[in-house]
Amino acid sequence: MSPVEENVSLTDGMHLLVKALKLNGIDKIYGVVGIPVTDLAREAQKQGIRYIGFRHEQSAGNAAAITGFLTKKPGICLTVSAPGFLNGLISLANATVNGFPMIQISGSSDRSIIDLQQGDYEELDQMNIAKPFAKASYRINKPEDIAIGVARTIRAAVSGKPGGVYLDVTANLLQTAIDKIAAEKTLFSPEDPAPSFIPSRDSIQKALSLLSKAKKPLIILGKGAAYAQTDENIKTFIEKTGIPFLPMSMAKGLLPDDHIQSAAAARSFVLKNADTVILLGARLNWLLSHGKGSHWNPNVKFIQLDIDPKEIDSNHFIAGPIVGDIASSMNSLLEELPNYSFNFDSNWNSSIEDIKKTNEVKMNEKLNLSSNPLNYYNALKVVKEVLDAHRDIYLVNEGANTLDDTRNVVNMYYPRRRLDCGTWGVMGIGMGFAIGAAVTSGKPVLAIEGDSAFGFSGMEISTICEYNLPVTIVVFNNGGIYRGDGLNLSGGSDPSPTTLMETARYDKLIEAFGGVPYNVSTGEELKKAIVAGITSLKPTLINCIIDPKAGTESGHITSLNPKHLSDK
Ligand code: ADP
Ligand code: TPW
Ligand code: MG
Repeated sequence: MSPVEENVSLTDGMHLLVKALKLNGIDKIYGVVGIPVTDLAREAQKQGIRYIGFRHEQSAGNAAAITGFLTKKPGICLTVSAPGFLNGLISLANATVNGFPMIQISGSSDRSIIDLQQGDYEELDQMNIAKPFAKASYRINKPEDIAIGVARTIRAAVSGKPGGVYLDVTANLLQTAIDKIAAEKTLFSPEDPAPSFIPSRDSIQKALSLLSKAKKPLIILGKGAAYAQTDENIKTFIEKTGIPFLPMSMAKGLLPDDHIQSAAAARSFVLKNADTVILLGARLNWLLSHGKGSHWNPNVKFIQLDIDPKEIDSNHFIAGPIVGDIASSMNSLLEELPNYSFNFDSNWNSSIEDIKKTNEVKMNEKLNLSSNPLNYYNALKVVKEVLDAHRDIYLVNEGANTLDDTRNVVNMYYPRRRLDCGTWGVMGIGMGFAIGAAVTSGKPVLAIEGDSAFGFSGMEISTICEYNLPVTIVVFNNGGIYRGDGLNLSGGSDPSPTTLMETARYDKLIEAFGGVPYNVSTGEELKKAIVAGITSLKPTLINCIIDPKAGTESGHITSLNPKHLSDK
């Protein structure tokens, strides 16, 4: 019997922690239970917080991270000590790298034993280990500190540039009794946990005067812009100025991909030729070749909107930094806009339009070339058609060719609908993101997965079926990492490093949990199965047979593979 049940005037750390989370607006927790957090999850459920139990902490963490991205509130992942903590830590690191607000709460063992390394059950110095992977890392040792500890954790996750925060809760904290009335009086929810960061007027004016000198301007939309949820202002700014825009992967749909000003189909051309580029919540990292090299106009000037001043000049001189939150920065830009006039090259937009048309013709040729077995393009033609007809769906996407080709072929029409491998290009986000998106939005989710990518989180189809989530998974089964026709250079009988079983029937897996299986090898079959999945709202897994010879090494980033002497 817990102290609470024994004595109504007492509460304990476990009950108080749940109360604090609830008071802070936390309405769901993703996790895997065990000592010392099982009762914590039970109590959360009892107090009306939805608890979604996973098969692996990494997926629970990914669900939490994507919940954070979609809602601007921290998603919560609950794990046990040492191994559970470490399993979750990968997703916490990924959330931090991508700027998603997420909190990992892990139970931990006895401090005095851990500190003397005397070998406690699941002993690990978790708080310190989390530090380099998290935006912040805290531990609560006393129930009196729960209110402050939770408030700090939440504020750290959502304020400024969002990220992953680790919160260590010791087994001792969870069981320590405390006077109930006094303890509940300590609880509070933080005032304005994600305050606006208003940019300086100077920075706005400087940026607009730079823009007024531009001849060939371009706006690059990043996932920071998508996160900011200031969609209307971004659209107004883009449409009022008439500047072409290029969405980064998870910013697709911020403005519809078929918008006349989208330069996505002329990407190389606009990067190479733009003389002034506005980075709107996008970093000049590897995904943009660091703003340097043959992909870029050597004389390009950058205007960068970011909440994190450290991102300015990170890779390239930024002539027009605007440090602030994007909602405030867009407001200020729109206010000042009427005071500036622009003189863009009259044929900049029309030359982009010409390139787009040429590239679209080439793309349509690829999409319409039928092949047997299917290749990525004719399979994705079908996915595109379905999503053109069902625009409000969430699309989760991971793999190499499966990722890159889907991004290029499938249009998005609404903000924050495309959820993918992000900054790290990490495999394993698939099922966690799909579950997080389905739980958060209540809408159907379509996950387009490479066969390798799916393997990293595939066991979560159990979770999808158990919670009866409207998730349809398509496994693009080409029998391998990148391609299914790799060779074992020894000539031996082991498969090559890139080979996976092309005969694998991924659809059979979901049968074990009562989901709906499909095995398809033609476009028509694929279309029927996807439509059935997303309209029935039943957990569905489609094994889509793709030519093992389709695809390229590393998808569209082949050139990042180290070049060895034999290749030179
Ligand atoms: P992408 O991969 O889409 O290019 P990145 O993750 O590299 O996007 O960059 C997103 C940037 O957006 C980060 O530098 C982050 O600091 C910034 N950011 C996130 N949220 C906001 C916000 N609300 N306001 C301003 N900047 C933001
Ligand atoms: C956590 C390396 C990048 S892409 C990929 C791997 C293993 C799988 C590509 O094969 P898939 O897609 O999914 O079948 P396709 O269409 O090209 O055949 N471990 C982690 N993250 C990454 N990025 C890797 C390994 C990798
Ligand atoms: Mg594959």
